[in-house]
Amino acid sequence: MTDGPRPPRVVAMIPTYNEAENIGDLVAAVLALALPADLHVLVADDDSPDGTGRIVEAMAAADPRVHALVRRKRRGRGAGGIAGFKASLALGADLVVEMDGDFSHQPRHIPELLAASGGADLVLGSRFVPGGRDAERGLHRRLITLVVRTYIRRLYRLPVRDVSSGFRCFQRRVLEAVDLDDLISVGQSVVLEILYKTHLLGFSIREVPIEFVDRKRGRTKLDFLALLETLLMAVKFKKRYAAPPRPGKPPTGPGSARPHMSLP
Ligand SMILES: Nc1nc2c(ncn2[C@@H]2O[C@H](COP(=O)(O)OP(=O)(O)OP(=O)(O)O)[C@@H](O)[C@H]2O)c(=O)[nH]1
Ligand SMILES: [Mg+2]
Repeated sequence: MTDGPRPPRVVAMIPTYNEAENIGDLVAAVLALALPADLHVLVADDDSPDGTGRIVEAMAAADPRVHALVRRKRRGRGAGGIAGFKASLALGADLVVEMDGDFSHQPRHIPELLAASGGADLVLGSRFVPGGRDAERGLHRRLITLVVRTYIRRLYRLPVRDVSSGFRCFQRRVLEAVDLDDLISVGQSVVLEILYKTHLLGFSIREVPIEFVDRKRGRTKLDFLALLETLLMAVKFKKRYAAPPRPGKPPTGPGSARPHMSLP
């Protein structure tokens, strides 16, 4: 008997803060997917006071496909997500699916992201391509998304419709190339920072339609300050990553290996 080709290792990476009401069901729903893959789930929790981390640790003790990364350092969607990506690579992921821990990103779309990842380096779950939907969101949230989306697409000249989608599937090579140690986001802006670096590196990006639904349970961590921070960070990224190198001045020092200088 000969062994067939090894199925790709897929790690669903979920950053969490106070998602105790959602995380158990979500991890179970992801693992219940019938996929031709070696599927794992990694939850990057910031020592949530509601015990999210403990729930995942208990699941991890019972199932080797579940991994709990509980950070006790400075809290942040950015720092948590970056640590989660690093841990996913250390687990040997061929593909990493990043998703929120509140059911806004529905596990049923994961097979569609994976199917499209054969033809793209990064696949985004998109609300704004034909077939996509932004369901049940309050008017002011829709307005915020529209403003951010229009602003960022123009600022970065991104050929992407859903720039702030945090439901996406990375080929391993993309996460290796973006240099996870050279990201400056602490908060939600990490979603944009990684997308922008991926684009500047010349990787292919494809969008597939998803239905985005309101969080199932629990409270939002997105407030006006977080939104303002994201917009300010967006301007910072443009300066940091897209500025052409000055003539006769080879880049040196930390953060000098900028995307526009190397191609995949
Ligand atoms: N590790 C970590 N994860 C976080 C942090 N803040 C938010 N998250 C997670 O990041 C994901 C997105 O956060 P949400 O609060 O859902 O933000 P949102 O989707 O913009 O807002 P709503 O869905 O309307 O609540 C969720 O899985 C959160 O639990 C944090 O400080 N650290
Ligand atoms: Mg959410």
